[in-house]
Amino acid sequence: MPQPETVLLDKLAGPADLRQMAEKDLPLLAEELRREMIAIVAETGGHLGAGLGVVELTVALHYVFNTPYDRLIWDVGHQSYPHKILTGRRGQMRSLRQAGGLSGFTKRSESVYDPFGAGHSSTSISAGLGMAMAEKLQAGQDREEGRAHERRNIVAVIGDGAMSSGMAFEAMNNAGAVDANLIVILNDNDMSIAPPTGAMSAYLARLASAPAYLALRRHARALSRRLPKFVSDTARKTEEYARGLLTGGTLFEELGFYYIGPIDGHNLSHLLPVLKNVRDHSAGKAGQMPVLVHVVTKKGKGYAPAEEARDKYHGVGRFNVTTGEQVKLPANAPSFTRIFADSLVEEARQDEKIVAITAAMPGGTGLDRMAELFPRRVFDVGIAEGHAVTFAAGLAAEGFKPFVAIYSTFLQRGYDQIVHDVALQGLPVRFAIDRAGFVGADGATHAGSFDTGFLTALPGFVVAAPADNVELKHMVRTAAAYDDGPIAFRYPRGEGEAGGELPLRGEILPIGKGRIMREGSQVALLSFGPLLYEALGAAERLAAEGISATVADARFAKPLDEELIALLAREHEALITLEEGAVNGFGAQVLQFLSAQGLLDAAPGRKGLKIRTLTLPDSYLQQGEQKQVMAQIGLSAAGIAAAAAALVRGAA
Ligand SMILES: Cc1ncc(C[n+]2csc(CCOP(=O)(O)OP(=O)(O)O)c2C)c(N)n1
Repeated sequence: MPQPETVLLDKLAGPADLRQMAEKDLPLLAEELRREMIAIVAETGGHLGAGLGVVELTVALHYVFNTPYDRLIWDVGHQSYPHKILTGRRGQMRSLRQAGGLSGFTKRSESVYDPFGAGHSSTSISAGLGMAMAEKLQAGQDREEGRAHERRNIVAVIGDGAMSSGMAFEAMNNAGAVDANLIVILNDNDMSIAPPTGAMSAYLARLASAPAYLALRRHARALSRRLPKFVSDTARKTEEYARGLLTGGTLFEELGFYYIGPIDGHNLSHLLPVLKNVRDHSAGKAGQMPVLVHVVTKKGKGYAPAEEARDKYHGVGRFNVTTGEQVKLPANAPSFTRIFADSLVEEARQDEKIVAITAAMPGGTGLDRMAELFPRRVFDVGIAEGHAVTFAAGLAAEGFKPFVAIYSTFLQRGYDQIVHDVALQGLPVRFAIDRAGFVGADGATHAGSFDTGFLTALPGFVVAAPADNVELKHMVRTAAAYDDGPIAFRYPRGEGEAGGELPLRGEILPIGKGRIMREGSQVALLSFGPLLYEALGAAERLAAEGISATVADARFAKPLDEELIALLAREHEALITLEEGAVNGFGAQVLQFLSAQGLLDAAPGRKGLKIRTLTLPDSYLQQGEQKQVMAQIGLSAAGIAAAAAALVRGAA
């Protein structure tokens, strides 16, 4: 692939060099940066559309603000590739999202230019406000002690999708009521991953609409007299954009922000004067207001295949730069997501009470399939996982059968709602937990490690995991039929084993009952989830070494199949539990049960049980190729066999 010409970019070691450049050269630099980013992501895959949309904004921010002393926070961080290229990481960009390489998000340990790590959305205003408050406290303390203090700006860049989340509103509500120097840049591209939903998106579209903006231009002169002094004295551009004062106040102004916008985010001659003005106005003065600059951009800007794609190339595999065609890895089997989506559609056909909820991820969770057939029964609530859970609880309270489909990592946002609104009231909300386990290239922020632990902690919750596709089908049917309280089933990213011929509909499984897959005598391998197949592979290996292994599929982490577990404990000298989750999950539940029953104890005529719990390690797993990492941490047939052999032989 020919590399793009990057004459200006090649001269930059970092933002300090950028700030030496003439303003007139910045549009060309932005163009080089855009080409460079496209060439890189074509080789690595990753997030493309969001980064392309902020190329000019990235150049402008680093040009105007004194990064890294001034703090620049990117919400989610998936749009930070141009920022990474400009901040000394250009040479490592081709290691993006790979083991040992650059993260696909911002990360404090990666660069001083990343003052706050991200991955989950809508944290930037809260973190920025914390930093602005720290700056204010520090300035005050320095003043009192007679120390010199260099004023620091805090800038948070947040997308219109992320802005619609509750956390962003909580932060704005707080920021508008305190006296702090915070600059929020709203990057409004009228897209989330999917087209944005909700009133906020409609509101921003109205704000950005042309007629009001043009009216403002006509009134700009008259208006300037009514603007705060810093605006009327300095950049006329800013004054033109501060139109909320004319139109009677935007939502942001009602929340206590000084609103400026909307500005064309691809036009540096518009961006630069406004940002300079905001910078020079800001800081430490009494009566400081947080500022919100509303920037309008195009997701995928400057790359035709991205601009034209429905998802604006939010996330892509490797692709051909000329054609935009993505390299599709051949799929051996349908993914768990697809099996879930199809199974839910079948259940929804049978029962009109079944409804489904996604938090801004209709494609990722597969709910778009049900939405095609039953559009009124699928709800995209926006990036609002906590709300999604309580909304589902409301539906359940009225006799509907809600399936909440959320990735494990994002469900963490809804934990109090799960505890207080669902579990405590025993409401039958069904949780389809996708990406439960190690996720690969997205790394630690997206790992689905904790759901088994945090759900099995809750009295009355049913927590299940399918070993394969057929089992997932059974679990969707089981969840649809289960009305006695909350139920969750978790499945990892990617494709599973078939598990036999896929029926059109699954069967209703008995709650809290597992199954024995292979009978042996020395060691029992008790698996929760798709690791069952690694356990079966391990049993083969053990047999070759003369060790006889039983393999069982627990199906449920709560309630446990106590009969099955007691049997395994009594009839084997060693027991190993297996799960793709953190240390306090399924294995912990089994240990708790065995200890409570005295089944670990030695007794006359019986040795104590040798037991090990194989889980994800008690550390934040970094990005890497899924299969490789699983093998490295011992969750493979070979690793399990080695652990079992060592246990039986007394070496572990
Ligand atoms: C808490 C949480 N839920 C869901 C996601 C998945 N996610 C990543 S980016 C994104 C859309 C963000 O839209 P927006 O803020 O408008 O940024 P854009 O990609 O359009 O630049 C979503 C839903 C997430 N990162 N965090």
